[in-house]
Amino acid sequence: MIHVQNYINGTFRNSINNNCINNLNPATGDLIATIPKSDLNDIDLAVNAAKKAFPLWSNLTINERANWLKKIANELEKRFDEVAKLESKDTGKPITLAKNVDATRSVSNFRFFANLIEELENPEFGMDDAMNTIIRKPAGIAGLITPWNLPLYLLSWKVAPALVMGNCVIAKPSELTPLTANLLAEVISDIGLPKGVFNIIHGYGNECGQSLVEHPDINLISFTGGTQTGKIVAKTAAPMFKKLSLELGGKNATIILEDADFISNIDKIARSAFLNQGQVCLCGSRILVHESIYTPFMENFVKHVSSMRIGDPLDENTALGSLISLEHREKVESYIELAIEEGGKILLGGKRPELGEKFSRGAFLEPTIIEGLKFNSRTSTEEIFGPVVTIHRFKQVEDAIKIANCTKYGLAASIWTKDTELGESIAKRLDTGMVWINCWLHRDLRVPFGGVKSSGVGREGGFYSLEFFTELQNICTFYDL
Ligand code: TXE
Repeated sequence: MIHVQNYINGTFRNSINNNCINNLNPATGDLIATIPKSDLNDIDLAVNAAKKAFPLWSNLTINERANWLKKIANELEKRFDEVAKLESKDTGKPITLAKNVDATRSVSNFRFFANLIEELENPEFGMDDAMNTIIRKPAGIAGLITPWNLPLYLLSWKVAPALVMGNCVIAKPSELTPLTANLLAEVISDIGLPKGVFNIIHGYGNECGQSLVEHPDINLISFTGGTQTGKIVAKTAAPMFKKLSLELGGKNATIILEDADFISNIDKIARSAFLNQGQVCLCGSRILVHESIYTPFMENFVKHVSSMRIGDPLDENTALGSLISLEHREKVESYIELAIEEGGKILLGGKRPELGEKFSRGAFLEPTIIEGLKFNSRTSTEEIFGPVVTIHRFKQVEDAIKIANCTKYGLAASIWTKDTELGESIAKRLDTGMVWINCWLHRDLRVPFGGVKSSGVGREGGFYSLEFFTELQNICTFYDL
């Protein structure tokens, strides 16, 4: 049992009110930690610490700050196994996923941004009689709010560029998954990062998170989470003119064209639907299949998904673990019921698996494949964020594009075809921020990440992150006196 504390001004401490929130392992229902139930008073403390630290931190050279990031990466790497284990216990995700994705990426995020600054250029625009020099200033105190599906992966994705550009940080991890954020605070404490530069406040979103967004001295908010919460964050931050980045939900289409090599890619297509039990904003939760290959595709797909092993998240052979909570499972199950009401047919799954006494209180759900739904039904267009995919037939490419765009979300899509030229021309007509062709979640950290419509505002990744975490200032010097 871990007693997690806030990390403020280089010190671990309880919330001022001393209240706590229980943190459960969603696979077993066991109590694994308590976290502070922080409020505005704790945010105030952290803001004051960050404000004090800001002059010193922002005045370091960018290389000096990059060296701090490298130290964080090295120290995190030493605790790789611990990160993976904590992440698996806290989220219910399979340990192999926690190792290959969460623990690996958290380290590489810090290294990537530390190295990227080598390529930063300071643009200058000369005029006949003057020179414009553009400089990058840190935005100030950055509020970073992160969700439960990829806890340290997404936190490090924000912390690294924020710090390297000279901001001080107040992070608010999801109350459901606090453990690896706490480990990051330990790492940062161990390497002796100047106090106040990095702070973590734990607590509920509507109390602690809301106070962070509302705080007048927080200059920038980077938020990843649900679209509904994103609306509240935007409503609060916009009138205060805070810099804002919102990475929200998705209802991504996987488009299988007539000529797709779906047999050799079936594992990748299944992975795109069910990675992390479908709890990744990029998951392809609607599969659009050309009618000429519908039957063989479905035979292969159903066979492959039914062979995915569901069970103990800490077992290396497990492909699917538990959902994040019993409440979230109920939400996902309500969509399965809705699908039946809407005329859908459950081809696979839809039930809670029998996994024995140890996991009887866990939030497990079988991977679920549904066909026969209208492409514009609620089940087919709303974000479920669980191990549920809907399958839709199409005849013409035009129909596939129409179905893919028929949702309020616009995050990502994947297209599977041997004709990559056709794939690219379809990609350009999809209303999404990202499209993968013959792959999925193939990430180059330099490229812009983010969505359109209700999937968010702004882009992070590579230089786009560095830009987001800075204010550009143009200095125009007139020569001709
Ligand atoms: O997210 P929330 P939840 C989607 C998915 C899921 C739904 C809800 O559909 O079912 O969102 O998940 C903090 N001011 N995604 O409830 O509530 C909160 O404490 C400031 C997609 O976990 O949006 C947490 O730290 N902060 C997503 C963070 O916001 C607030 C991944 C996200 O929580 C707040 C996760 C407030 N008023 C869920 N209220 C993705 N895009 O990857 C809450 N928070």
